Amino acid sequence: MRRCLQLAKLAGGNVAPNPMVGSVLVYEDRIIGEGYHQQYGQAHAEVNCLASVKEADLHLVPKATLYVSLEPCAHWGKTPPCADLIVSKKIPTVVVGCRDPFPQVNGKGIERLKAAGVEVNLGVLENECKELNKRFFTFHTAHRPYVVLKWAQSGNQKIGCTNAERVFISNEYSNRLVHKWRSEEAAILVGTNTALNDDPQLNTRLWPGRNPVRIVVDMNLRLPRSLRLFDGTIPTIVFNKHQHSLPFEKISTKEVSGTHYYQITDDASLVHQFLNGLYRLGIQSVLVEGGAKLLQSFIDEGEWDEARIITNEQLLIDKGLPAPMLSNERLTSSERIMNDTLRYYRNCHTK
Ligand code: AOF
Ligand code: ZN
Repeated sequence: MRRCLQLAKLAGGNVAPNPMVGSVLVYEDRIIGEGYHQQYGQAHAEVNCLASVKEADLHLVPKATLYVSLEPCAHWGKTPPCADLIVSKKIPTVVVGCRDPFPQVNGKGIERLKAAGVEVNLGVLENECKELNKRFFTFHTAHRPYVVLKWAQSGNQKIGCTNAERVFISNEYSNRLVHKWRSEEAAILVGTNTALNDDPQLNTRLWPGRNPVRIVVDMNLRLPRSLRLFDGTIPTIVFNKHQHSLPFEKISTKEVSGTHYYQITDDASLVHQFLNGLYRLGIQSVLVEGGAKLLQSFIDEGEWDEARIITNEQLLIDKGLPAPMLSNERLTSSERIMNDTLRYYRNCHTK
C-alpha cells in the first residue's frame, strides 16, 4: 500500500479534481504489475496496473493480490468500472486503502467485488490514503472545499499597516512558496480591502504551476475594473450582493473564463455562503489569502483545515493591523515548513 501511495503521488496536479490513486499487483511477495491514475479523464490506476503485467506473468494474475489506495470504481464515468475489470481478470483478493466518498461509488465498488466472490480487505493505511486526497475527501464528505488559510505577519503579529501603505513582510523564498501553494489549490479567495489596497494579481508567476480561479469578495461592487484581478488573464469570480451571472448548479471551473458574479446576501453567514457557493461550482479547495478580517471569520466559524503562517521575526510594525488569531483548542498539530513558516492542521488524519 505504501508503494500505491508513492505511485499515486506521481500524478501531482494532473488528475484534479479526480483523486490521486495508485495500484500494485503482487504474487507471492513479488510485484508483477503497478500503475497509477496519470491524467484527468484517462485510465484509472487499476487499468494501468493490470496493463503493465508482462506477458510471462499473465498466468499469475488469477492468483495475485491487487492493492489499490482507493476503492475501485463501480460507475461508468470517463472510463469503464474498475470493479468489473478486476472481476473479469479473476483476481481473487483485493486490498483497498480507503472507501471512495464519490456518491456514484461510495461502497458500491467493494459490494460489486464481494458479490462476485472477490475477497476484499478494506482500510490498510486508511489515514494516509485519505490524507493524500484531503481535498477530494473534504469536498465529498463535508460538502465544502478544503480550506487553507495563509498570511504573513511581523514579529509583533501585525499583518500590515493601518494606513494602507504596503509593507513587505515575506522574503523571496516565502513568496515563491506561496506561488507553489497557489498552484496546488483550485481557487484563491481575498477580501475587498486586500484587492483594493494591494492590487494583487493572484497568479503563479513565480512557480511553474497552473493558476487557480481568483475569487474576490466585493459585496457592493465598489472595486474598480482597473484592478489586476480583472485583467482577464485568469477567471475571476466576484461574490457580491447585486448580480448573478453563473448558473447555480455544478459549473466546472474549466468552463468559467473572464469575470463572473456570484450573488450572496449579507443577512446570513458569509463564510457559509462562500463555501456553499464554491462547492456548487465544483471547487475542491481554496487558499484564503487575506485580509485579516476575512481570515478571522473563517477561524471564528471553525471552517478551515490548514493555516500556514509566515513570520518575519525581525520586522516590527508600528500601528499595524493585528494578524488573525487561531484558537488553540481546534488545532490537531503543527509543523515547520521553512525557517519562518509554520503550518497548523485542524483535522489532520495522520499527524
Ligand atoms: C478508481 N481508480 O484510479 C481513480 C478513481 O470520470 P472518471 O471515469 O475518471 O471517474 C472519476 C471518479 O472515479 C472519481 O471521482 C473517483 O470517484 C474515482 N476515481 N477510481 O477506481 C482510480 N482515479
Ligand atoms: Zn476506476
